[in-house]
Amino acid sequence: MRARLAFGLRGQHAVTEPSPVMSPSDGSRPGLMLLALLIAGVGAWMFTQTPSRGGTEPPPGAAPPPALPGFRSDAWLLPDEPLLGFVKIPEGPFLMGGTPATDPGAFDNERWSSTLSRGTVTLETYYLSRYEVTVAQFAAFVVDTGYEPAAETLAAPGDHPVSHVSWPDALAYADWLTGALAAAPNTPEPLRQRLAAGWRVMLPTEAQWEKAARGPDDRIYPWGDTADRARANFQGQTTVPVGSYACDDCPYGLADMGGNVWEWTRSPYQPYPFTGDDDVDTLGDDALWVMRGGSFTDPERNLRTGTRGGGDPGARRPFMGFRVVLATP
Ligand SMILES: [Ca+2]
Repeated sequence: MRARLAFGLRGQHAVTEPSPVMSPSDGSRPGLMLLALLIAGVGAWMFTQTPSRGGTEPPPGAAPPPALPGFRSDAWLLPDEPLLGFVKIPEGPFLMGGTPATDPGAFDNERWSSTLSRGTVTLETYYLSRYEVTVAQFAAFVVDTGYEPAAETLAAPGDHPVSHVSWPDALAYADWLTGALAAAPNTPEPLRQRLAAGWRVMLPTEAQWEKAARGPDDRIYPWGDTADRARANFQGQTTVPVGSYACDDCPYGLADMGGNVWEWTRSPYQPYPFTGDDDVDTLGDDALWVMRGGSFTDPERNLRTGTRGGGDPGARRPFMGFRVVLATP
């Protein structure tokens, strides 16, 4: 299976993607091929390349992850906060998408429709994780289940965002965390109540992601309307510990919504208008899946709250990770 990635900004990843993720197993293809393809008329570019290894080797970490300051060893290394890092995003509408008329950095695939530059989306209350899922948290899942990640998945320090995770890897973590939180005696009561009511830990939809990043005051970047190297990890060389950049004034106090790693969503990559009807959490077809927020390798434009990237579900890359949502399915 070939892995494809699509980004709003042409060509950036073709030159910045580190070489270690090139597949050593398929000598019939060059490590990276650039293809110019239109995706459903939105004008994005796609890249094809062979995937990294597919999880056939034993997990590299058999021992429980070590304790980390600020994270709970008795709760799968989740943040030491009253709700274990789940942050409430209140119900209500927000304006999604855009065009250069509303945001000079907007890409073609952010336009809402032929007649509308933006669309109003109303969401029920949900809880989004304050931080990207960390290496230590993913290691806790691997230890608990015997899940086999890629060789590189747990290589970074425990407080960095987990990367080299495919879309199914992310879904497996979320499903596991749903059951783990529901079963554990020390799960905070507000989380327990919602899990008992059928809520689940999932990947966010791209609408849930964008509302949380834009905030009530419709920001172009999570911290405001201009790029700021002091506020996010981008145009750099590697991931950094989650929450390294001060963003207390970012919407809802979420960290790293811009930069560090791109974040998988459960929305298929397709033209707007957005509809939650197409969001799934099973691998049923050959769709690309939306990822958001840009990464440590990206230019500032890709860190915008409206930027939409697309990834093949099998793609594992050093700049791709995820965060999770607690919401009604
Ligand atoms: Ca991020």
